[in-house]
Amino acid sequence: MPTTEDLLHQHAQLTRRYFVGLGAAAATGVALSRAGAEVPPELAPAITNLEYLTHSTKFANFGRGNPPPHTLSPEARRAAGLDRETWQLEVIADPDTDAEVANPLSKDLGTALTWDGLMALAAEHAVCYLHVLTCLNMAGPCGMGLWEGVPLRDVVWLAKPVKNIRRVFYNGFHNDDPAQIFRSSLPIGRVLEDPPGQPPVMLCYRLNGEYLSPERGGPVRMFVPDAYGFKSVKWLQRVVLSNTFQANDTYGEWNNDIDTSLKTCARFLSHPASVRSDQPIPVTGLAQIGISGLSRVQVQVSDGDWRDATILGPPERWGGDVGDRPLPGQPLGFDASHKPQTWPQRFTIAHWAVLLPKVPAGKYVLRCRTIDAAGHIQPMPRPFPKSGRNTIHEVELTVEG
Ligand SMILES: Nc1nc2c(c(=O)[nH]1)N[C@H]1C(S)=C(S)[C@@H](COP(=O)(O)O)O[C@H]1N2
Ligand SMILES: [Mo]
Repeated sequence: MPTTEDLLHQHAQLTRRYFVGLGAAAATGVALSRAGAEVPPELAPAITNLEYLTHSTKFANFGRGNPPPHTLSPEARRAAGLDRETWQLEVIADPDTDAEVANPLSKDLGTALTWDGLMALAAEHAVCYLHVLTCLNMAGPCGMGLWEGVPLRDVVWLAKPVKNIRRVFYNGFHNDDPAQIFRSSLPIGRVLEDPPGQPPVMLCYRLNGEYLSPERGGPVRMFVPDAYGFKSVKWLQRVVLSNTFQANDTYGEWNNDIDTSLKTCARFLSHPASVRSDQPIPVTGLAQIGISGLSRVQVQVSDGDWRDATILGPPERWGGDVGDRPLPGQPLGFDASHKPQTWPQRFTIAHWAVLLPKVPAGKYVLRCRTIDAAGHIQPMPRPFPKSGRNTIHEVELTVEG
């Protein structure tokens, strides 16, 4: 009979591509106070293993290119402008439109933004925030991080935009081959202003307190809050201010809804494959808090009633590259003593746990779902996977007599 620990381990191996931070060093000493609510002791082992932040090396990795830029040798990276000493960012007017910029940051003019220039801006304007990174086409997150950067608008202001600018296009290093460009875009308004409670679009250079690795898009990637991963272009080198109002995202050309926001949804993390009929059933998972917020997580055993799970409070140990330390910097949404002002926070993940009552011997299906802040069941009956995966996660359970 496997223990919950064994099951967690197996589960982590089976699902490591999809899930955040499981299977890393078993955290010790994470108390049940983590829950901020009554949690049955049977759930302790499962909860103890829930790491909150994903180690930078454990993210699911996406980055197109032949070769993918993160596989270049250090010398080739240097030559490509992909290390901190050689990195330059251009911010220019779109030459194909009548957009006007008074102070273009351009390589030709010798005015492109350098790493030192970015760090000078960072000294005054740096922000950091927790945000989950999820690929629109995947069922679970690539990873959960604390991202730090300079708001893109501060760099746009440096370029002194004058007129006829409606959209911002941007792309990264692409082996100097136009066929390999991965680009994305935003309306200028979203770059210049943030809706209340939303962090800024930023030029991101740190993840979980460390400089961004080549895999994660370093030295600098775009980071776009509330969006799926495709907006957060890696190996960023060029920002074009355009009077074109249409998007030109590479992901749009691949049949994706490029205006979609992150969805609220739930996934299982640990659940036994089999239990005895005299045992309750310990189950944990994660919820992704998307644009519509999160009020509840619910679990169903076959066609039974949906039962509320406990949404766990902020972790005492953040895990990932942060380990046992407090979160570095002053994350948005946290107070001066490093405590989150609200929990769970939008565009992050929360862990949840439930001890389901025992059921008679038989074969069952476990399902989980979320209820958003407006009280709507998520997923809605919305057959549009290309607006972001948001399905009911189902797993099998055998109950032995
Ligand atoms: N330059 C570049 N940036 C990119 C991509 C890419 O192929 N090239 N893929 C995007 C997509 S589709 C996703 S989901 C995220 C994944 O980020 P990660 O590899 O850090 O997990 O990167 C985005 N940024
Ligand atoms: Mo993606």
